[in-house]
Amino acid sequence: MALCCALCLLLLCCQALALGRGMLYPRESTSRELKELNGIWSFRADFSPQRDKGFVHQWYRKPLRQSGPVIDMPVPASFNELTQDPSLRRFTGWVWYEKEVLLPRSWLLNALNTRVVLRVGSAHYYSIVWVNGVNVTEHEGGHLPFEADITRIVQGSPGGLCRITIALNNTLTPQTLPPGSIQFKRDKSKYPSGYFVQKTKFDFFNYAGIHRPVVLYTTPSVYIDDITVTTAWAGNIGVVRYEVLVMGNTRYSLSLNLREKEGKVVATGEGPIGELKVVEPKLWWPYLMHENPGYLYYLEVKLSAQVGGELSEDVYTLPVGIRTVHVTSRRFLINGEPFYFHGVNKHEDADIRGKGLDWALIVKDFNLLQWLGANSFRTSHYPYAEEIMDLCDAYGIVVIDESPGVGIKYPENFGNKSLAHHLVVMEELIRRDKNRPSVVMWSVANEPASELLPAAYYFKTVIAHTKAIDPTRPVTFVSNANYAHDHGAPYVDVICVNSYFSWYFDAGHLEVIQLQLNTQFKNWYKTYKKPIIQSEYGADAIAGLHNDPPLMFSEEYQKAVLKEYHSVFDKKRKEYVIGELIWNFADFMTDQGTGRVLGNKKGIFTRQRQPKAAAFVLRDRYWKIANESNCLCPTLTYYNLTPCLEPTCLKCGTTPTVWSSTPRRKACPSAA
Ligand code: BDP
Repeated sequence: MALCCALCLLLLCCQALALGRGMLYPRESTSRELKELNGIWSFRADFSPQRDKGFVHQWYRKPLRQSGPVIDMPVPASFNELTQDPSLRRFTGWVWYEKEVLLPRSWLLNALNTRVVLRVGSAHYYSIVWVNGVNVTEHEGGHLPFEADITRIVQGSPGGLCRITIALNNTLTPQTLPPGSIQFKRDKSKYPSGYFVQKTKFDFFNYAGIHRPVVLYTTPSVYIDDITVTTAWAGNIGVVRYEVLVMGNTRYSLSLNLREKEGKVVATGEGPIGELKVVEPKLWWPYLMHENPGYLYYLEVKLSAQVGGELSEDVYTLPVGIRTVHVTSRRFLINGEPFYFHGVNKHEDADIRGKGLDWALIVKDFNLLQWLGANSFRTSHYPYAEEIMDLCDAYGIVVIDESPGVGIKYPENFGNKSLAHHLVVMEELIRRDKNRPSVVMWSVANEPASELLPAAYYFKTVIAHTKAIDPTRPVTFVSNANYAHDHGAPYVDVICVNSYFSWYFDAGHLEVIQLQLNTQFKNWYKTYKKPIIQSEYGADAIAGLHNDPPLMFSEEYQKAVLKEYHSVFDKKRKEYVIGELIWNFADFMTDQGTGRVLGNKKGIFTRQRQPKAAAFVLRDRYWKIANESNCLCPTLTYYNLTPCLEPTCLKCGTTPTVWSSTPRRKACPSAA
């Protein structure tokens, strides 16, 4: 059976729709150098009525400080909350960033064989980029990387000066992803002339700026542009199937080494397409499913070519996890074993920096996830930074990787232009994350108006396209539509449902949760016979607000909602419910409104990452679920897997030393 699945996988991956170009994460190697451009940039928001002054006066032509006043702006960060100026906080339109750097002589002299690339991890939402006044690229979309080959521009520049100008527009329209609209308020008795506001139908603040690292990196002129890896295993053989895309020349040779963590070569290959076999592979397992989760091999790809009569080499090393993913009508299988998602939904969001990448915050969040016993999260509601995804791969945190398809609520969001852009976004997302073992499913959208008729063609097309590019992973979108009228659900592999019983509906009535949740699950399952994830549930709680018996917005109420949901999950997870993801990991900023108190307070942690009472409820639960599913005792006594402690059997108190034949479990010594 396993062998058969493995072969299916290999066959399937051969049929994947080729994407043409790559977007490898920039890594240093013996052939590649990297220069980070993080830090202070010059910045100006264009407050002119049409927001077009920068283009009319061509601000990109000379240093930004010469065309008017500039302020210091950190990169990466959102620009919104760094000054005391409320009009910058809510600014909609073009803002201008600029950085001047001097490039090392070695990048400039070896003109024939050094390629210089400028790469932006993400900038929200639409970017136009100039280097030394020359337009080098444009990019639509706020959550995915883009890059430009700037070799010719910098190699011709005196003294190696490289002036990077990025004009960024955060305006969201019915055709952007996420969509939004600009409302002009023309009533002169109420609003000043030209007054407009940005409207959105999603529940998080539309932070903008250069949110992720900007780097310059080099490659030789003949270079490794992309690597695609798919994996399988059968018996004691692991298979890593690879495809390497080379640019710059058609004549080259490629050699590959697959190394273990310690550096030992376990398989070798040649040429652009092939298969590496690993004997006794160390599989990639999720956190809490194995004593050594997130095991990564390293695929070292070496390219050799003749450039100008000399040998040129390019080396790129890709982390690889060997694992499989399958979905049955009731289960989600990782490496053939049932996987239950006990995790969270997150946001990229924090005080001051907004959505800007922050290493301290990232590490704190992963520590909290591990403390919580969470094995997974959904990247609600847009792709997260590659730096975060790297840690998911390394720690074994399973990811449902979501596109920025949030707030698709109106018929005009389903038109051809929106659809075409959504397909491009899925291509960019898969191009970026396809090799990540942590990514087990794509989510193409969150809570679209899938009850509208055009949703049928729209989601059929987006999902089919996603599957065509990546036939190895299941695809879903997250629904809050009525099961009987959801036109997108027929195309998903896993049903993901959000519900807020006793919050947005029957507010305050905890007593209806169990009945309503049972009904929800029964209806979806009877209609689709597909496994179900409760992809959101929760309640707002203002940290420190107490009321018993529980009342809405108190910590007690949030706890009580969770407990009601959990009692139903516990019954249904024996059947077809395959996961529960709390909304939300932490409090986060939203637009202002009467239902939001300095943002959304459904976090189980505050925005500053302090636990509310609900965090302890979830922690007990997640560790218990992990313990139970790791248990092999006949009596269902389970191992105490508390963090940082050696697992011990709660029944006999001993520390097991052998893993059972099923790789993820330890055999209970007292079971013998
Ligand atoms: C859900 C949305 C999520 C919101 C949440 C809420 O998917 O983005 O933040 O509701 O209202 O419907 O808290």
